Amino acid sequence: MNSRSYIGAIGRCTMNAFPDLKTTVFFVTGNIHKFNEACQVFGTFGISTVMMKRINVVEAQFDTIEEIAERSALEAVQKTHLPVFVEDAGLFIKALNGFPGPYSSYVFRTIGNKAILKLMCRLRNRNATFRSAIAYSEPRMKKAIVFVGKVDGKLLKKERGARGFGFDPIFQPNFASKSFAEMTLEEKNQQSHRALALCKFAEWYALKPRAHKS
Ligand code: ITT
Repeated sequence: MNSRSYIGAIGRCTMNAFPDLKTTVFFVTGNIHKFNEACQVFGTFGISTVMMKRINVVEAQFDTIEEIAERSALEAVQKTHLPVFVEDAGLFIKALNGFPGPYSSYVFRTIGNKAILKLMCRLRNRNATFRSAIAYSEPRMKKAIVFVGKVDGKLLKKERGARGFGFDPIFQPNFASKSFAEMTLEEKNQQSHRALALCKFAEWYALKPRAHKS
């Protein structure tokens, strides 16, 4: 891989022991939980994916998760010359006018779940939405294609569950009576924001004519 170790392949989820690089899509993420969720969804579509980690790259900040994902995908293609996708997700809290939204990563790292629950303690409206934006691009493309997914739910009053990651213990989707952190990966993937975006992407990718296949 070129460009000063910008990205290194560190994991893979393929049907074969040795992935065919012509039919593999590279998931640029540092988050193994996201990668595992993607593998489970892609398994049902027969798509091979390899996890790639950004090294010494600061994620650009924009006001929408779509733009963050798109810019990151374009940058990764430029540096690696490979077909890649990037996913950016965020928790949008209704009573806070959508905050933290695109700033979710920073907010989670700096104040975390307990402080968010404290912030929310006097607020009656606990509605929140998880959104996911997946941006795919490859060397021949000038732009990225973006696929989005969302799930509505509520912020819990205290953390529940030990599975998952990030905001999972404080979010309960409307489709279930468990928090995301109380669900197995398969249960979360049934209707999560990311699974919805991944399915849209996988459906498109599975049907896409691939010039680089032959
Ligand atoms: P990348 O390397 O793919 O960017 P990340 O963990 O930084 O991984 P995001 O920027 O997309 O992921 O996520 C923003 C924040 O939202 C981050 O703190 C995540 O932990 C959290 N988050 C995203 N998706 C989530 C999910 O499905 N469940 C719980 N928290 C989530």
